[in-house]
Parts: sequence; C-alpha cells; structure tokens
Amino acid sequence: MNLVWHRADLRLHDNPALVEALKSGPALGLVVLDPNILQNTSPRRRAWFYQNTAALREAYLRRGSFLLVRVGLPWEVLPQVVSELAANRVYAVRNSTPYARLRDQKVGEALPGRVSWLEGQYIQEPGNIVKPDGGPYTVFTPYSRRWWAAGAPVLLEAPTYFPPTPLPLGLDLGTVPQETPGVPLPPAGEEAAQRALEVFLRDRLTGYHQTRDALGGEGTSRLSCYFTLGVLSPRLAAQRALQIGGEGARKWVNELCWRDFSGDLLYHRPQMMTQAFDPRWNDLPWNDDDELFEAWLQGQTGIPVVDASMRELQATGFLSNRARMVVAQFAVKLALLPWQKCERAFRDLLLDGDNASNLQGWQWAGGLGVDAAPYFRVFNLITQAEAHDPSGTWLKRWVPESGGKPQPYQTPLLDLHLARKRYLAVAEKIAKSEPQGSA
Ligand code: FAD
Ligand code: IRF
Repeated sequence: MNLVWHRADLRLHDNPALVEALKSGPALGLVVLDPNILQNTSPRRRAWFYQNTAALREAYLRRGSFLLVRVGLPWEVLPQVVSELAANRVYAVRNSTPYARLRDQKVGEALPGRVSWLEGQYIQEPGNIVKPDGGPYTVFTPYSRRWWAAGAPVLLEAPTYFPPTPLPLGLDLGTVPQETPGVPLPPAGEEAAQRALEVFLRDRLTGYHQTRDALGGEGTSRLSCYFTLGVLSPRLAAQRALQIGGEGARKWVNELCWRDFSGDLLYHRPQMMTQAFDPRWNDLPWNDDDELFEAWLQGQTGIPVVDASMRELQATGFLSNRARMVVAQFAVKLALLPWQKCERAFRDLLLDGDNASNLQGWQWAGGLGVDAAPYFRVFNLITQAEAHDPSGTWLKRWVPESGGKPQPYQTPLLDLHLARKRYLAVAEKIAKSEPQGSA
C-alpha cells in the first residue's frame, strides 16, 4: 500500500501523486497538520485549510478509501505512519517555497529512496521555464511568451474507484480540527470549486478582459482561495477556459501564468521572502510607525479607496487585484511602512494568501524590482476610485462615511501630496544608483 501526502493539493482530480500511487496497488491519503505552518497563520486561514481537508476526507470515503490526519513535524510523522501501516512508498506533489523545500528534504532523508515527488501545483513547474541561456526570467512578458509556447501538461482524471485498502485493526484515522474563521468562508472542497469554475466560465469569462479591474472584484473568478490550497487544478481551469476561447479566456489564463511566474520567482530567489528583489530598494527610508501601520491595516487612514479595501479584506478575506495594488502601493511608496511587516499581515487576512503570489504582488506594486514596473508610477488615489468604481457603490458600502466620494472623508493620516514628493525624490536617487545585481 502507498501513501499520498497531500499538502497544497487538497484534491483527487488532476493529482499526479495520487495517480502514481495507485499504479502499484491501494493508496491512502495523508494530511500532516504541521505546527510550523499552522501556528504561524490566522484563524480564518486555518479554518479554510481544515474545511478543505475535511472535504478531501469525504471525497476519499466516497471512493472507498481513507484520509489519515496526523499532527506534528512531517519528518517525524511520515516515518511513523509508514511503519504503522507498513506502507511501501510516499507520493507527494512538489512545492517550492523555502520552507517546503527544507521540509521535503528532511522527509526525503528520513525515508531514503521511498518518496516520489511529482509536478502538479502549477501549470508549469517553477524552474521549468528558462531563458535560452538556461537562466531564470525576471520580467513577466518574456516569461509568459515561453510559458504559452510550452503548451499545457496532460490532465489527469480523478480515480472513480480505489482498490480496497487493508487497514491495521484499530487504526486511528485522526480528526480534522474545527476553528471559528471569523469571516464567511466559501464552500469547501473540489466539487464546490469546480462548480464555481463553471459558473465563472459561463457568466464572466467572455467579458473578463473588460471587467477584471473593478475595485469591487465583481468581474473576476474569485477562485484564488481554491488554487492556493490546490483544491482546484490550475491545469483543469486553464484547459476549460481555452476550450471556450476568446479574448477574455486568453487574458484569464494569462493571470494563471502570473501565478506560475510568482512561483518561479520565489523558487529562484528565496531571499525575496525578506529582501527587495532589486536590493537597492532595501534602502528606501522606511518608517516603522505603529500608528500608521494600524490605521492602514484597519482601514482608518481617512482615504476612502485605501480604507474600503482594507475593511473589505478584514471582513471577507478577499480583495480584488486592483484594490490589492492600491493598498500595497500606498503602504510601500507613500507610507513607507516596512513592506515585510505589511506583506505578512496582509497574507494572514487573505483566504488565498500564498507566499509566492503575495511576495510577487507586494514587490511588484511596491516597485521593489519585480518585473519591469517603473518606480515613478504612483497611483492617484482619487482617480483610481473614479476610474474603477465610477458609481461609488463599492466605496459607500465599505466606507459609508465617504458617501461614495473618493476624496478624503477626514484629514488623512498622511499628506498624499507631500508623501508622493518625498517618495519620488528618494526613488529617483535609488533608480540612478549603481545596480547591485539583482537579489
Ligand atoms: P482572477 O482574476 O479570476 O484570476 C484567476 C487566477 O489567476 C487567480 O485566482 C489567481 O490564482 C491567479 N492570479 C490572478 N492575478 C494574479 C497575480 N497578479 N499574481 C499571481 N496570480 C494571479 N494572489 C494570490 O493567489 N495570493 C496572494 O496572496 C496574493 N497576494 C497579492 C498581493 C498583492 C499586493 C497583489 C497586487 C496581488 C496579489 N495576488 C495574490 C494576485 C491577485 O490579486 C489575486 O490572485 C486575485 O485578485 C484573486 O482573485 P480572482 O481569483 O478573482 O482572480
Ligand atoms: N500543508 C501541510 O502539509 N500541513 C499543514 O498543516 C498545512 N497548513 C496550511 C495552512 C494554510 C492556511 C495554508 C496552507 C497549508 N498547507 C499545509 C499547505 C502549504 O501551502 C504547503 O505545505 C507548502 O508546501 C508549505 I494557505 O510551504
């Protein structure tokens, strides 16, 4: 019997680890509740992970197999479970964050020669799309050209049936904890995710390229929380969209390419967890002001578009891409808040929070050297709201004090005009300074 160790692939469909494991007999699923991850995150995110683990357990049961749940450090837990069940091998979908790589190396050492790592978290695995000279890409557009040319990997069906699995007598399957999320969660599990995908494809894919920038996020799929935990296969999503085709579909799949690009950037540059992608930007005059940080985080700056965004995020765990860019750029370029602290707090609020995408998003919006984003681009926070929430409905919903108007509803905590000048003055100096070689 083999074990399928699920981490960021809480699904049975399009799961190469599962398909490989079933090639040589019965297979059991395993989720290891890892204190290194779970103690480091927020109730809403833990609750979302637990609910999707519970849904995966149901999916196994319906097909006549089981999902074991264990608590502890994976390099200690896996050898125990392997011997408890006399399992042959462990199969897992590869992950590529710095912690995942360290963890998986330790697990490999604890079970020498008995773990198989498969590709499946992304459409194109981090590290696979390289420049003609073999080096990694740092700019999105050339990366995306190669990505599109690489073609899509083959999709794998969910097994409809598992061979009967002999379980040791009295085996404890383990329990999935419950936690109060504090925000309403979307329906968990791969079936719910696939239904949400189909609804998006039917209703919004065709116009996606025109509606995706709305601050309220009504034009996009809201599938990110499923992709982050691998509840939905990005390969399936891309294939379904491209079957329908059109400009909207191409634009949408190009966003899945951004997801892959994010994974690739972090894979090649683990230091971007804490350092600016272009290290010259580490030298911005950061202002570790607790009051300003809290006001930003709680949506109390006095600037409607910033406050609406942060209040929506606090209340729902989701935020549109446009609003994410606005608040990240405000925090980095105008408030000069230490970006690492903001990135971390922001990720803990997001149901879709993901190391690679969040780091890429912060470093891109903050002009810290990711992609070719020009430093001198500083959003006008009034015209952003006018352009992307023209009716003011979204502003009014989250910041009723604003009456739906984009102008500050009280004296802002920051003089936007001065802040912009201050940033541009330093940024220009940094941009003209000698490149230190990218991080
Ligand atoms: P759609 O527009 O429907 O896009 C489809 C999918 O493509 C998304 O579900 C997502 O998986 C992927 N995607 C879309 N845009 C991006 C992007 N710019 N970068 C990477 N992947 C993308 N995305 C996360 O999944 N987790 C994060 O922690 C995260 N943090 C971000 C932080 C900042 C500051 C910024 C600017 C962006 C961040 N993003 C993050 C990217 C993007 O904002 C979200 O993926 C998107 O808004 C999710 O909504 P959706 O599912 O409706 O997206
Ligand atoms: N993966 C695990 O193996 N064990 C856990 O307890 C995990 N908890 C998580 C909680 C939240 C909020 C998210 C993801 C996980 N994951 C867990 C999946 C991780 O993304 C994956 O393990 C990755 O390899 C860690 I969001 O770097």
